[in-house]
Amino acid sequence: MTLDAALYREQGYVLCRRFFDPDEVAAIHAEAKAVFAAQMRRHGLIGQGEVDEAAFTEAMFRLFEIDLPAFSNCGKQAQHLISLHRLSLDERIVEGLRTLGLGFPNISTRPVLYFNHPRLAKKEVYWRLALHQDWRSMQGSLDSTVVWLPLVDIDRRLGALEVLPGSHKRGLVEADMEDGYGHISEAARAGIDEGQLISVEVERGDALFFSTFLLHQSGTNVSDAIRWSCHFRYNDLAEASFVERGFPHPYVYHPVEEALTPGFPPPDMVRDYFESAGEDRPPIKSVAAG
Ligand SMILES: O=C(O)CCC(=O)C(=O)O
Repeated sequence: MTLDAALYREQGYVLCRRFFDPDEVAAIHAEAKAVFAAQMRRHGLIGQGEVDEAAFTEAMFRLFEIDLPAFSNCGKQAQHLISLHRLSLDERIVEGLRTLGLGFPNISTRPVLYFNHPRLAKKEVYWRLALHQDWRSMQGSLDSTVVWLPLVDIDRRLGALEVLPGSHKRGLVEADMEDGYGHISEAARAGIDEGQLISVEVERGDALFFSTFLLHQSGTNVSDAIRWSCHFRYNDLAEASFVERGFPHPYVYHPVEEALTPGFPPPDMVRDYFESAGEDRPPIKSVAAG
């Protein structure tokens, strides 16, 4: 699939229908669900067998209510799926980035996987992002690019992403950093015609490439379903201003120092684990993508 680089430069984004086989993307969705399913089973929220999408979604809401720490750790584990990271490195994406002009594409930050619904968030920012530009937090190359992939079909009711065509050419718009991203300031908003925002309805397998200067925001999920998506961010190590600025990298990643499960593991448990030769270890069950 060849990306339309001229259209990308003009409108700041390009949508590629069926960029991936939907089944490839469904596999990531299924694995993300399997992470949550393991904790749902621990709490008896679902059984061992197949779970339909509606029952799974209901169990997501219940898990969020009864065990927020485990729910949020599932969310963190889902960010580290090998399948997710592998897709972010896929040659088709790298080739697409080169087509858009990135001479030396490089990862900006780890992939992210979203599972958005108002019932799965304590704060609005955890399920819906207001108008912003990703460059504000990334501070990478001028041609840095986001690849945004739906893990399910996403229409307007499910909160399709909204983009402002051509807004990348405004450059960096005034914003205040909060919760890790830059909220466009009231003053700057006055100069933006939000009536020009376009809802990008997508199907699983589609890929939206957009400039990190493009103004965009989450749509509003008014459905009962979860909006599953994943987002990859790339810089260009060959872009002159990035080289000149010494390749700034604003992300911090470090372990916490306190024990997260105090007293664990007791020594006998470790010995027994290694001496049991794996007989008692059930395989992780996967869950079909919705
Ligand atoms: O998927 C969304 O709704 C917004 C994602 C986004 O804008 C971001 O991660 O910067």
